[in-house]
Amino acid sequence: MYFSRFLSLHALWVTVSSVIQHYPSVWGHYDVCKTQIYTDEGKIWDYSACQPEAIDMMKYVKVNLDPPNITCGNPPENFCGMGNPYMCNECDATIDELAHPPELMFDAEGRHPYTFWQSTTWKGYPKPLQVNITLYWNKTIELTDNIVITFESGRPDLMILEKSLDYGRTWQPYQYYATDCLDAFNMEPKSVRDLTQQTVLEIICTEEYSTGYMANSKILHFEIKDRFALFAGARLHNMASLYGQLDTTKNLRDFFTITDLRIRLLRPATGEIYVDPHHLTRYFYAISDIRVVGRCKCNLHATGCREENKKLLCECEHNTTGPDCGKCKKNYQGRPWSAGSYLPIPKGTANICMPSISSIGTSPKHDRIWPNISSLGVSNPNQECNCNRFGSIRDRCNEKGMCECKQGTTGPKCDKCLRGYYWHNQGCQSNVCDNELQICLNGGTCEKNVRCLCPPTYTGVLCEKPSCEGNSEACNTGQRALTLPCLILLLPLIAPLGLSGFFLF
Ligand SMILES: *[C@@H]1O[C@H](CO)[C@@H](O)[C@H](O)[C@H]1NC(C)=O
Ligand SMILES: *[C@@H]1O[C@H](CO)[C@@H](O)[C@H](O)[C@H]1NC(C)=O
Ligand SMILES: *[C@@H]1O[C@H](CO)[C@@H](O)[C@H](O)[C@H]1NC(C)=O
Ligand SMILES: *[C@@H]1O[C@H](CO)[C@@H](O)[C@H](O)[C@H]1NC(C)=O
Ligand SMILES: *[C@@H]1O[C@H](CO)[C@@H](O)[C@H](O)[C@H]1NC(C)=O
Ligand SMILES: [Ca+2]
Repeated sequence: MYFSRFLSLHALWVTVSSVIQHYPSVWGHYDVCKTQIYTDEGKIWDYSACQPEAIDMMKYVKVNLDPPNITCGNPPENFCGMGNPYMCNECDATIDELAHPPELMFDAEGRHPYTFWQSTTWKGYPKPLQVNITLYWNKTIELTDNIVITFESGRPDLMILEKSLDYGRTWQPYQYYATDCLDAFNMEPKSVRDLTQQTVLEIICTEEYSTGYMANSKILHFEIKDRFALFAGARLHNMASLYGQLDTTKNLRDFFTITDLRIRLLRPATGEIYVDPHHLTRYFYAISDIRVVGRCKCNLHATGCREENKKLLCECEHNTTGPDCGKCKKNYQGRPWSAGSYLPIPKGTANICMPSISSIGTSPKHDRIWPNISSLGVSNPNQECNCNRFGSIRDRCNEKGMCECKQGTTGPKCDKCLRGYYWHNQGCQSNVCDNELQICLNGGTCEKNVRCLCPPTYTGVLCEKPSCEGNSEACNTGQRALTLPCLILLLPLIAPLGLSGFFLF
């Protein structure tokens, strides 16, 4: 066991050191999709997993308010300060200086910081004053930093942040906000600091941001970074660990992925237990800023994401296509499409699309996982039928003029491998691992279908076993439980990664 762990670490280290030689500048950033390298065979392309940088997503957002006529100023009305009900102002949609349209939630850069959207006041009390603010991009986005909402009128007494992953067709809650979680949502109040790696996907109700007018802060967070920190460490110094988790845990990846956000404002700040029905002009919503930072989800097949006809699109590489690079280009469907992988660190695996059988000859080399068509070079035709010498049972065709293939082999000439097999020297052998059926677990990466490169804390053919057997204490503390030999081996690996990870966000 120690021996095999050493082997996989050693392999990892060899990979990493060879990468350092070629790519001193791309450490763990995933900011390059391909590089030209020199080998014995001459200049060739080497492909890596790549992703766009994180940007201010509010530049590309579209917003929808429900009910549509909820913005103040039509007709004009007065609103008053909560602390001092006699300090009043006017909202008038027809006068620029007195209007509070939704755009003022997104005008952050270079404009007055306190421009804000404002709702009508709570004239209809006790009928609830509720607003849905839907933010949508028509593009899948991966959040990389906290969502931050700034309220100018005191933070709402009740609010739900929701997300959609399917362009607004279905919605899931992201977080509940209330002055009293038990009373409002029948949920125990929690803070993001109560979450662990095991409970990171839990949807919580927090009372931290709903103390309304009485608290000094106007800001409400949805904490992305605190959740990242559960995997990457308090200062996000070990992004490699986070990326490893994201790679292998779809639920975790999906948790941070959105197409839409919805802010459901359910009850404005009241600042006290009872609403004063004589001063309803004190109760309304006002938001001066919303911050959403993230990157276009391009399945690790693009570094560019551009706006075209008011729509964000990944600039797909690796012969992928689609808004999220979610499929292979025409004539590049030689193997099933697959997202790129963050592993092995620091360059990941590109999982490029391969030319379809008919267009072979331009097959790019040096992607780490070989497709079943890689067998074609080995083809050793006989005179009559060109049956592959290694892949077919006999040299010659049978009576029907067909080659008869060995187990795991397919194609008219028996020179291709069935799903789950790879070509090795003299025919098709069963995959030890792949990206479809025999997936390496716990952040492991499949190397050339013959073995999983496991992260240091896991071992086994598919990295299915924690590598801390016989040391249950070490098992319990998870990632921190590296044994001394592991640490020594890993130190040169993790340290520089930590630095680059730190600059990533
Ligand atoms: C908004 O429109 C609805 C009907 O469309 C109406 O019932 C409601 O009174 C309007 N609200 C305001 C503040 O104008
Ligand atoms: C907001 O959205 C929720 C969920 O779809 C819906 O039930 C509610 O009626 C909406 N509220 C408003 C004020 O539009
Ligand atoms: C969203 O994007 C798709 C293409 O990905 C496009 O066909 C559709 O019209 C867009 N919808 C909106 C509302 O912009
Ligand atoms: C994609 O296909 C083009 C030809 O259409 C080729 O020049 C290019 O190298 C291919 N890229 C990858 C990543 O395979
Ligand atoms: C092998 O190639 C064929 C087409 O050439 C394709 O249909 C099949 O899915 C491929 N299998 C694997 C495991 O990539
Ligand atoms: Ca503003």
